[in-house]
Amino acid sequence: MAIKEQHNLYAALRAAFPEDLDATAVQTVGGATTGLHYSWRDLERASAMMANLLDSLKLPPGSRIAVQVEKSVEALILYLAVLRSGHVFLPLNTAYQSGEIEYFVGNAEPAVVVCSPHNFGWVSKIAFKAGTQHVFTLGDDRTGTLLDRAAHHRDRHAVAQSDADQLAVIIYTSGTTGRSKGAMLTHGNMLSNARVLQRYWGWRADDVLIHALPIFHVHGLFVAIHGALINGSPMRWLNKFDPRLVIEQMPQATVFMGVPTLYTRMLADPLLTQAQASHMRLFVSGSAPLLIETFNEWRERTGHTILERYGMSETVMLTSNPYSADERYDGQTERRGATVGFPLPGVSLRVVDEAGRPVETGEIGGIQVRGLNVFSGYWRMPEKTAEEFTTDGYFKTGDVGKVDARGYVTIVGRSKDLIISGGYNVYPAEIESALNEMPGVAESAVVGVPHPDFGEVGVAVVIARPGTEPDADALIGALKARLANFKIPKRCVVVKELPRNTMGKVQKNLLRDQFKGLFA
Ligand code: MCA
Ligand code: AMP
Repeated sequence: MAIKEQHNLYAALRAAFPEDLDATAVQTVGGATTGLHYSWRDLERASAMMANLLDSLKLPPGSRIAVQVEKSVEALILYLAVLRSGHVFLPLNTAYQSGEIEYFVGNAEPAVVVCSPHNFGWVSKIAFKAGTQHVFTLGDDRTGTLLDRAAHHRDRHAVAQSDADQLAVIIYTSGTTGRSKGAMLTHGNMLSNARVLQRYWGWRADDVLIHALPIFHVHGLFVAIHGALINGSPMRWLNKFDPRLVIEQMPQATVFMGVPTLYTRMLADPLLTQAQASHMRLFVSGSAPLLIETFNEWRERTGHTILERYGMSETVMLTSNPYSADERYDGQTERRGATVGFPLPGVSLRVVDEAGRPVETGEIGGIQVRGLNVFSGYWRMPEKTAEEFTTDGYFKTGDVGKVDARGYVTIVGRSKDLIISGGYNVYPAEIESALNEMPGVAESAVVGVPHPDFGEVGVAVVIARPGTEPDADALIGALKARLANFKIPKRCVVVKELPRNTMGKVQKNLLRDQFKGLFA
């Protein structure tokens, strides 16, 4: 019988662990559990125990394991356990409120839900109602029923056999219309991307990553964690971003990854100097546009040029500025601010006009991509999936950009109505529909405006129903009870009318222009 090739992502990460399994893999920094060392052996054994617990539940193959917990090393171990068990990891932002969780759980029908101990009451109610059989808790202080139960299981576990196209993770992304869609990523999508980035960013044997991003989205969970693990590199692990703590780690580390807000917050700390950053090798930015001012200021203050890259939940990483000479592009080495660099090896990227025809070099159009990294579709949404792909297999990103004669990709805007705030995506349609259901609101429009800390934030512009005078602060308060905190507009303004074009459509560009100075 032919031996099947193993494509399980955990198996590949495990194969990269260093020979000395007692060396530190993760060292915690800050918070209640600061100063803990987890060895590579700890990661292997603890994930084996959790995987054995999952196996003991006799779940059907491909079961979804939905996880809404505070960041912790144990949460990372849970992720590894789900990978090695062959089930599907479904991470959820800790900011999501009950209405949002109800939707995700109802849509994904997870067999297992893991939540923070303090949320067990309401989360378990939602989960059991949706048919979930098992709800565990996991705190960020090494407590919870998941660890209690896993403690009774063996610390050896045979990694499940997985094909490259087997589903590994579902990441929910909101949409311009309707509810969130679950992007289905396979073991092959993520492993191919991790290997490409390992080479492209020149990961070295002595690298140490400072991990300070949340682990429920692509940037912190995949780009950062896979990056370190596929290279057998240890991590300095912060459960919560703190600019001072990150800067303090720099003399013992080499790589940092962040969204632009993390860079601007560190620039505000006088401890950030060239000497403090001299041991570092690489600073990566992504998830939102990095302002050229931040790029320049970082270079002046630290002597390092931030490497900006571009990706999506549906595609993992797509483009990157070069780390070293890129032979595909005349050996260019320049990391150009305000660009996202070149398509990564293995990624085909094209810019097309509205009819789907490729545009001339330097011209602006819609960005489409193809490659092993591109997802297999939206969970239980075949029509939506078909809409987002071209007949020749390119995925329509919804980003608008151009490619210059040297090959650098620049993102100039988005055709999707999306606000990116501190690296989190906020879809105005979702906020508008929540506002429109509130008493006194006839109509609303939410637009993104520049913000010095978050890059961009939402502003809600509301028209009152005749005879009513809705209170802007009360509307914000009501939204807070319904939606994740980062989605809440930072300001709400009640106006008499919204600007419209001849077709009656709200002209959001005029609103953006009107309110662009609100936080300047
Ligand atoms: C927190 N607040 C925010 C945001 N974060 N408001 C707008 N946008 C945000 N991103 C608000 C809260 O609502 C709260 O307001 C107040 O700030 C304090 O909340 P707290 O949680 O304490 O904030 P923080 O700890 O200072 O968080 C800021 C942060 C965080 C560290 C910048 O947002 C963050 O970790 N962002 C990274 C997101 C990320 O990992 N994105 C990658 C997505 P109030 O007090 O009024 O309630 S992956 C991706 O995009 C693609 C694939 C890619 O290319 O990587
Ligand atoms: P998400 O839905 O969280 O996967 O966010 C993906 C979106 O983030 C992309 O479609 C882009 O609009 C945006 N994005 C990611 N990286 C960058 C970047 N370096 N510059 C500009 N936008 C980015």
